[in-house]
Amino acid sequence: MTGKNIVQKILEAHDISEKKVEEYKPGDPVFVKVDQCITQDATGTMAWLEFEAIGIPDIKVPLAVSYIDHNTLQTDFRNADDHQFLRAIAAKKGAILSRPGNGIIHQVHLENFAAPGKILLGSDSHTPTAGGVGSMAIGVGGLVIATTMAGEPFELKYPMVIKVHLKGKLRKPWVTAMDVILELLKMKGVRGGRKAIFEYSGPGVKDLTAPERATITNMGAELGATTSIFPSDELTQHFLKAQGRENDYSPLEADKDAVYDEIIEIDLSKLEPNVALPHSPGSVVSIRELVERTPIESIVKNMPEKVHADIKEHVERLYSRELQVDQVCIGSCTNASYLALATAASVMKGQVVAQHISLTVSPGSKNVVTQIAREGLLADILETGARMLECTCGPCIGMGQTPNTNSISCRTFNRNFFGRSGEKSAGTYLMSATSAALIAIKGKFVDPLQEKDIKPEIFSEPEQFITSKNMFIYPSKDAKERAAVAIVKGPNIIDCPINDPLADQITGSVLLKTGDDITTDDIMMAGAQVLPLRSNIPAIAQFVFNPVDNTFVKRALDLNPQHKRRVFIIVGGSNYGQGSSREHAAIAPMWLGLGAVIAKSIARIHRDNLIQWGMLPLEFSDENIYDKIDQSDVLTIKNLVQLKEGISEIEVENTTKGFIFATNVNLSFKEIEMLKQGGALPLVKAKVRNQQVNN
Ligand code: MIC
Ligand code: SF4
Repeated sequence: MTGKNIVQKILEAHDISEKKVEEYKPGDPVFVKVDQCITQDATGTMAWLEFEAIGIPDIKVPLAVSYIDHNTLQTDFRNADDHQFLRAIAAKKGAILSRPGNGIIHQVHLENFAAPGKILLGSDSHTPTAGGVGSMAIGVGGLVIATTMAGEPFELKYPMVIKVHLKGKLRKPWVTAMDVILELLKMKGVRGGRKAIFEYSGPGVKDLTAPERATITNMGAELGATTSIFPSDELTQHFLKAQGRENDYSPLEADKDAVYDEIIEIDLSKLEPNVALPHSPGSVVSIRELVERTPIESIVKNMPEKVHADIKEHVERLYSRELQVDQVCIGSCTNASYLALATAASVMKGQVVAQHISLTVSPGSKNVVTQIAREGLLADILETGARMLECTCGPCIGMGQTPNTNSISCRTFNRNFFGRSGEKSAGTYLMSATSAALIAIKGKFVDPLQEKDIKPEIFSEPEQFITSKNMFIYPSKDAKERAAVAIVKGPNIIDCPINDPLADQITGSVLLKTGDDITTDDIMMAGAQVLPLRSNIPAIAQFVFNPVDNTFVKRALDLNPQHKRRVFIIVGGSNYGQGSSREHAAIAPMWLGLGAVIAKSIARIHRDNLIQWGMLPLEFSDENIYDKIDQSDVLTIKNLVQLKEGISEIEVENTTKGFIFATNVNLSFKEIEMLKQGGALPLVKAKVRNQQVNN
């Protein structure tokens, strides 16, 4: 018998079946019990409405935390109404509420609750941040959270496990954890982690504190990975102790003879400051290459053809402007920890932001900003001329700080998808907080490793972080008191729609044919105009596919004015639905009449969201068929009553062109049950009702 890796150890401890972990092969369903669930307001309002609709009095997981951090602009009543609803439902159902101002979900969870060996689910794709302290932390759609909180086990597809062996030491402070994950994205691209968990190991792990590890696991989401995880060791213990949580520590490491599906090696000492070019976190080069004005042909040489045009346009713009930048934004759940901001502050100390640059700083949590304030580092940041923002997602999700037309924006975030900053003509470059701080001072891209004048400090982790808990609201321990809490729903909070049970066939025209790597931001944009509509599906549905085809909604409404279910189909390329966990990218198209997506491949969370809401996620058995289908072709997906576990192909007829083709499904028993009933909500509701009747 061989030893076990960390992923196997955690799965084994949580598997509810009698099966041994060695018996699983990649893709098999594994059902696990979940320790912690987290939501944030933008996905959580809907998730909590779903939980309410299931109809049980209390959450059935050991810990649930509802964070308010994504939309805090309160430009009108809608946002404030959502916050009021979230506060009441948490108090009623037994969840902790993290008030707006407390900080960004992943940073606050890392500080306060994440622990080694736990399984954490979050209705946000960057939930893997907690992998920095050895949690198996997975991003899922809101309905998965709602049903898990109602006591359902979580179904995971048994992952491939990729070992990332780290050796050497980073050239700190200019080369950071952000450069490690950007390097991995350079190597593997945005599809390179699909169906896999990245498990870090090797002597280089000791060069990274827990929050630095969390930067890496956070942005591992951009690899398309299920999650990423670090071992739990004395540095994890140090972090937890400094957060006042030493009791949450337990050691966790892979056995010496553990087996992996793939092994990657990264020599930290060879890394340089990296940057992801517009509009993909997978389009990575070193900052030096830009500063040396490397010809664009060499830059794109090893990148997928799909990104060449974007890179050409944006890097040409950068070169033609002598590398000058318009905006720098430091923050987000990736790079706004104490260490990231302290180091950035030491770059800024005694300097002034270049005249043509707008620099914003949004700290990851209230405790982080309080700590840098107490240590005088906040003053260094303010004196530089930085514009301090709230401890929220802010510009990362297009909530303010939209850059100017044709701008060049450098951000320490994890996503630079087309239009995400709020301005379609802008180009966003992703990098570490130290690189971004230097660029803000110099006004243009410079190679940090060549910097002579500015000498940032190397900070070590404090022995004691500020650990104030005063922005959490804890639910009453008394069930009667919880039951008495009144739920108030403002007029913008509309109950979630439900799909119909699945019929034997779906016939519909291809309302849209997309290319590769369509993001959930393409399907269902975020930003200040749209985020207030997250609790109102009919209203938010008016924005479906807006960034890629602004005729889509009109065409859908013309075809389906009554909002019948399953009247059209979408055909997609590879990695359809990459990016966020937002289930609105499934629910809103469902409300317009989507029945199935047929794509070359579908990103994990989006695939699950389609199933959760009763839509079929099909993948072409032969990718060449993609070229033979045109928008407006009518397709019929047949024999759906025969759907059962083990059926791996479903036939589809293109009635317009007169041919039949096969698609892959690979659905588990539970997924088929969900599809047949019209999604997880009707299924779990019926189950709960039966249990209540039987009791
Ligand atoms: C994101 O970074 O895209 C978001 C906004 O945090 C999303 C969640 C959402 O759309 O509300 C995510 O990552 O899942
Ligand atoms: Fe918030 Fe951005 Fe992190 Fe998403 S990626 S949770 S929007 S900070």
